[in-house]
Amino acid sequence: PVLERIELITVRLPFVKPFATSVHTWADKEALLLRLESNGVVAWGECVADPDPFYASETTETVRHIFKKFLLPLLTPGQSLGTLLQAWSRVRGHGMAKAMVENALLDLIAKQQGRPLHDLLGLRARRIQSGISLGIQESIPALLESVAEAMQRPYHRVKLKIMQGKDVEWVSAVRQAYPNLTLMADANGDYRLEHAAHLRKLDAYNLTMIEQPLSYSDIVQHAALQRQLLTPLCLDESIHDLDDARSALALSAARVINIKQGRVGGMIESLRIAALCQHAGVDVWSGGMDETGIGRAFNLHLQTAVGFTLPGDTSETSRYFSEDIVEPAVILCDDGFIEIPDGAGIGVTVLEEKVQRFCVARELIF
Ligand code: OSB
Ligand code: MG
Repeated sequence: PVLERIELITVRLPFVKPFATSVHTWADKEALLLRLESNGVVAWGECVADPDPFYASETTETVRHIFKKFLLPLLTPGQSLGTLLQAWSRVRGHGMAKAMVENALLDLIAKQQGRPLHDLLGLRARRIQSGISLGIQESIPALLESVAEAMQRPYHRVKLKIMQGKDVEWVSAVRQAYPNLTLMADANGDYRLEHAAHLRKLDAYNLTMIEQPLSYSDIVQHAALQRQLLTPLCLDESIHDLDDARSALALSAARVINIKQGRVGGMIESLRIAALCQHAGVDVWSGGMDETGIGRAFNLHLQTAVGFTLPGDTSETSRYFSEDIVEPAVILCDDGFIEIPDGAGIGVTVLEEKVQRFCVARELIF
């Protein structure tokens, strides 16, 4: 497509409640948006990088730099997306920057063709399962309160953030209160292999998985840990692309992979990882990064792919923001499922006046 206007827009949306993990507490969602215009069609991408490098090494500013200096110059009119992704492979890493641009281009192409994004990707619409990721709470009673709220919606599974000192007792309290709840825990890399005996205590609570217990840069030690645990391990931070997923599978470092399309370079790389995992009999699910309605819509479309058999971290908009920049908001059906937007492209309407209201910086590229 011929792009007539490209803008990078930074928005900052207050969270309903701060989101606490073992690595950082975020009070608001600062996101870099990419806005493209071509022939009267406006398309959007949202970058999942935070302003800080506490979850991942990429930040909003590294993304801006890589986009302007290295990704944008490789974009040429008339080129296919496949050719572009091939050209981008020379840029090592920076999956969050690549995903932002790939997403916006997919939205543009789908809108130009008048097709929903999942249809453009060859996927069939289906309702997807829901899940909620509860941040680390002040106390066990506060955690039980949050779980009770989630159960009222009702989400298909609950994920608890854990960290050293807020783990076994906390999981045990939730399990005791909800014996049949589909429950898992995410440590965001807070443990080391020497904590294996301690982590083994979690085997008593029938967790569907423990996500990223060890370092963001490790795969081998996760394999060693997995051999000592009954509970399946899931990798999040350690998986940056298809090759990382291959390594994880080859080493049996995880029995589940959390595919965040915004982290692994986009929708197309995500589908490749999902296909690889399906072939290996490894379950996958779609993680989230507390995205605004733009990024959330991409995650919804992705989950129509066949390999996404487990409920992911796709929650209702209202649990993150009192006001979002798109409509309609994501809401759960009575049975906890989520409908896929069926309009062209991402299928949700971006409200430009809201984007402007939450905008903290705007850079016109051309
Ligand atoms: O580790 O999955 C994670 C949010 C920000 C950074 C990392 C993570 C998360 C979540 C929330 O768990 C997922 C969501 O609700 O979008
Ligand atoms: Mg995680």
